[in-house]
Amino acid sequence: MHIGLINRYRQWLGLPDLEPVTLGEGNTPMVHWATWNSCRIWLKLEGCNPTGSFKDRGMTVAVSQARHAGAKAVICASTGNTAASAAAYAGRAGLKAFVVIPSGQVALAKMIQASAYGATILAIEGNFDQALQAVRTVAEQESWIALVNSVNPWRLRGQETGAYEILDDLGTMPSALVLPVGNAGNISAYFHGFRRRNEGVPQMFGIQAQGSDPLVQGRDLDNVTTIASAIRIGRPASAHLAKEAVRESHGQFHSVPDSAILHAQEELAHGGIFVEPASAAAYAGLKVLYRRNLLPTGDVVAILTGNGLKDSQTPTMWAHVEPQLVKSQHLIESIGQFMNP
Ligand code: AN7
Repeated sequence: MHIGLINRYRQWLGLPDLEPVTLGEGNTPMVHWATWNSCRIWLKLEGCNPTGSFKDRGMTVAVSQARHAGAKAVICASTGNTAASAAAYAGRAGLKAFVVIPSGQVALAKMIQASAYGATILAIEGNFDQALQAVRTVAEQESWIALVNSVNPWRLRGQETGAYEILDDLGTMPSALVLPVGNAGNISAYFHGFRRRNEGVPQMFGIQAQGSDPLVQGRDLDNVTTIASAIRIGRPASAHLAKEAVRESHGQFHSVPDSAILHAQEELAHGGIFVEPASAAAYAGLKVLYRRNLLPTGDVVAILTGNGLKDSQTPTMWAHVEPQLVKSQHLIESIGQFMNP
């Protein structure tokens, strides 16, 4: 049953006594994908959350807290998924939502989602980092507007539930966690989630896209490119926390090129798992780590953060999306040709 994350994990969240704003988030599938030598590879399908991404874990907590504290509206900067999630939870809570996006850089389905939920979308000329700077300034000046980006500590508290759920799914601590990194909130939240449970931490591997990999390069970037628009971020707000997570868990940051991201997306999809490019980056990174012998043995979990339908344009780069035209009376012959090409 989907009781929502606040009801499920309230004892770990440190929340005041509030009424949860929930859409039944969490409780996502943990799929045993493969066994590579002595690594059991698990995929956590965060795209199965109510708005199609992991952001719902943090948003249920941040929006519940914002409403409890008397906010009238929420605001965020976003590459798309935070926007969709904030819009949905604000709608559920009866609050207004304002989402600020880098103009022309967000996947269409994410904007459609946010506006369908009733949010006001504002686009700025500039990148995600400038949008985040702008909304931080607004939220500092207007106390009735709650900032629900991951710089809001309640967002990260909520995203810690990803770690709790993995412990529940596996019944044991995984040896490694591999996840895509953009603004660096999620990797930090998982690390703190595992630590809070006092059962040790997995090795944390943060995967970035080449062209948008400030944590691999060790410096902020002003011009960022990658096909994975969700993680097209050059100045990660939680960089310090992410570096701490990787250092203290003896993990690493890695970056993968767009070509590897597309290939990983295709490989997952052909195995029945359709994810957006940012999430495919995690799988591409997982394969590199394995090939270079960097993965520990045991349970290795990759967090597939967003649903493939979020960015349905990208697969046209590798899939035949045009249907094959056939005559209805010749259907059986046509099928025969595809079975034995
Ligand atoms: C699918 O929605 O930053 O490192 O504004 O959508 O915690 O930022 C999204 C990020 C990975 C990176 N996968 O997580 C936003 C936004 C997907 C994402 C990330 C994002 P963080």
